[in-house]
Amino acid sequence: PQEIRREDYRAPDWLVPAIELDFDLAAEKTLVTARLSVERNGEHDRPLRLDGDEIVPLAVLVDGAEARWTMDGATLVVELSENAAVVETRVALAPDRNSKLMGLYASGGLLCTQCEAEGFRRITFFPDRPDVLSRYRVRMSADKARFPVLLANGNPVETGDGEDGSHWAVWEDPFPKPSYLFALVAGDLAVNSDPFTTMSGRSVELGIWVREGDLPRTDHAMESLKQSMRWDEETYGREYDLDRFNIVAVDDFNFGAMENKGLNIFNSRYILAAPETASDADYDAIATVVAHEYFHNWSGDRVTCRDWFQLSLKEGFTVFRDQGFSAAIGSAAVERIEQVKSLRAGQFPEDAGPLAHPVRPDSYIEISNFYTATVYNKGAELIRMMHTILGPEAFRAGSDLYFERHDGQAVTCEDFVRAMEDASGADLRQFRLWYSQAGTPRVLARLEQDGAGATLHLAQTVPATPGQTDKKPMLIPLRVALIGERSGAELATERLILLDGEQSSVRFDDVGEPAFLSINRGFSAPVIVTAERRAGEIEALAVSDQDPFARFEAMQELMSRDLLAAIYGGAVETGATVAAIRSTLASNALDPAFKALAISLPTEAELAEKVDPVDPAAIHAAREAFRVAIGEALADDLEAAYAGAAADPDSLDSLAKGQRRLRAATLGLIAAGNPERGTELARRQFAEARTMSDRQAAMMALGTVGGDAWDEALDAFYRRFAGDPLVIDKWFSLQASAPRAETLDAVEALEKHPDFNLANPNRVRSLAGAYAMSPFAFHRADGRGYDWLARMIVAVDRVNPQTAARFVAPLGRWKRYEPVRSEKMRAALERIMAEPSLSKDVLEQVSKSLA
Ligand code: B3K
Ligand code: ZN
Repeated sequence: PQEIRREDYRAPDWLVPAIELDFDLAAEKTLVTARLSVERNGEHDRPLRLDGDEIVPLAVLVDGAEARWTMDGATLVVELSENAAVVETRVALAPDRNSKLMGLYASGGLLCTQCEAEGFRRITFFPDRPDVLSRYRVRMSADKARFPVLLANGNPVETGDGEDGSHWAVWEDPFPKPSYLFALVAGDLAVNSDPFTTMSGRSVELGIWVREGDLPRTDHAMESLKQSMRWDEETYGREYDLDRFNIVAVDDFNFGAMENKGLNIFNSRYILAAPETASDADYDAIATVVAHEYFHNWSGDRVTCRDWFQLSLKEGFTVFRDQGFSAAIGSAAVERIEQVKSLRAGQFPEDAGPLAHPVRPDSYIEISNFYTATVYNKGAELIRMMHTILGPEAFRAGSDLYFERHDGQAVTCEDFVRAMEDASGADLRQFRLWYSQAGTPRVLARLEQDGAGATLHLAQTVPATPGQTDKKPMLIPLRVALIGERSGAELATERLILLDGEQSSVRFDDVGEPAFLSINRGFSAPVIVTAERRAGEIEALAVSDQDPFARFEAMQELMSRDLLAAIYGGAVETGATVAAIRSTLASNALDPAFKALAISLPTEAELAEKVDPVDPAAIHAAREAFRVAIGEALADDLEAAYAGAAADPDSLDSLAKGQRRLRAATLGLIAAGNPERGTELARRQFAEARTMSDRQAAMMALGTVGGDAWDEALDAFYRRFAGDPLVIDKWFSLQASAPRAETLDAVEALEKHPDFNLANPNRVRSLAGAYAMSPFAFHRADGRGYDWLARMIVAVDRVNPQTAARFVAPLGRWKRYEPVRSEKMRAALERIMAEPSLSKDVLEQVSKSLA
């Protein structure tokens, strides 16, 4: 397969200012007629090249007459003598046989589309690249009984009834858009609709379309949508621009959701929620994803990407925007901790492995493989650093300038940074390295004190990554404070230090007493900081740092220090952790959600990033011994905290959610220290649970211990929720992620369960994704976990390559593991590689992992 390179970008030869599409829709056979008004772009005599994928032209006409055309592979090549023409093509599709879920496909009786990144070429022949913007007029006709609702982008302009029970509708989108934002939906849907009045007083009709029976589960998504629309007006001055905004929920979807102009299509798991079936985390995720897709209306749709290398232009920025929204509607401190946890769980390992790539990649084979934690989450951190460096007012001036300057255009990450510079006067030349250099920078910090003050010595290195051996020093914004050893107070005000060289020393004069170092507060830069610590320093910060993130971080640093010693064979020394947890639980100043996060041990995956080589069994054993010791030492404190965190089951406010979370965290430790007591409490919690969060937390505690109580809970859970796909997904993933040796047996049985379905991405992820993310159960010394995953990847690849390719990464880091596992992981990758006719999605990930 061919590699596409960023430096090869060329403006399109032909533009398509307008397109008319005509769909004669049916699940077995859909006819698509497309009329493209094309215009030659610049002086050249090259033919019109239209991308296609698994489609064949039934007819090609130029200005109404038979055209001269050929096929170059999948590309339709049309010779045009004039500078403008109307090119008409016709193709036939079989949506019900489209298991890749790209293009037009069938899901649970619906017909729907997914075009980003390159799915539109599976619907019709088109220059399928984001810098070709067109006005769309879409006519759909279908059997009225089977598909009573017909939706597309923009506004409905005409409808009517045809013969033999068919009907039709025409939709028009006044905003020119790239093909990846095209969408249509046809089906038997019910709508939850609500009006919204925008900041300038226009009325917008909001609609959330689902199966009739799911309507009662759409209120939270609707509320979140309205909140996000208001927030974007207030925070970014962005107003919605069409008369309608529709969201459709579908059961078969390759990822979370899609921001098609005026017609978002969602994985139903990010729309449907009821307290019985959705956990608090699900509720939060729904709010975030609804907001994210809505925010794309400006950061993505009105201003879009010039080419796919610029993906982070819309994704990094939009994640930053949804993070701001979540912080505003919930607790900012808890939000920030969670963002960093997910960056560390997903992006740091990626940046340190064979699939590392810059936020703005230089090349790809399959673009679907680049919807990564690096492009999304590290990309958001880049925007956040600019926000930190510029300050909120200048940042807002920069975003205003960006939207104003580039409205209706397809632009680059460079254009974004330039708008920030132009609006603020800041010099971001060195900062741009964050877009081009992969790898997580490391910062070493050492505070040196003298009679008069203190000097902070900083040094940075950026590790080598595939294709990038020599790195330049980055511009790293570090929020730093010094905390008095005696007073516990912040000595002088927090400073923003911009580390720009390999080494640098910063002087603090106003220090009157011995001080502790609080660095990278709020996680101001996505780097790994190693600070030289004095005796007692980290223990003190863990219970006193005023910056909530830094306080959480100090807890993690403290626990990691002692856990790592145990992993490397030292004694299990939990004294410092026990004291810090005790004081955290006893605090009246901290909210329960923060407490829950602060007392949670670093995960096995996080610890794996800190050791070399990785021995998952040793990590698990040390961490379990640690949990047992903590659970025993703190039995009374944990019981008290557990009992004290009884939440109002009918409330979804942050206090109640935090209390449920604290109950989950304490229950886990109670069960570690005393499995009998933990089982008793978990059993009771399960039986009495009125929310999915309580039920799920009880199941996790039982899953760790195992035994009859676990089996009984699984049975009860299944019987109660059979037939509810989103909840049965949880049932699968609870079993697949249980941190026990027997988990693989459960996984193998689940693969044969009648509810397992290789064609449904949610179900596949809830089994294969959950299992591969469970370090101890997956990384078996006998390698059977790897064999299972390799087989699953090959099987899924035949059905849905995009989803299959997502599971390669857990095998890809084989070089980091101890020799026995390492060799078995590599062998599993080799076996995948040996399969004939792999998709280019899987091929790219596996070959890069073996390189
Ligand atoms: N833009 C889509 C992601 C499309 C993924 C294509 N492989 C959803 C989002 O980021 O909002
Ligand atoms: Zn997005």
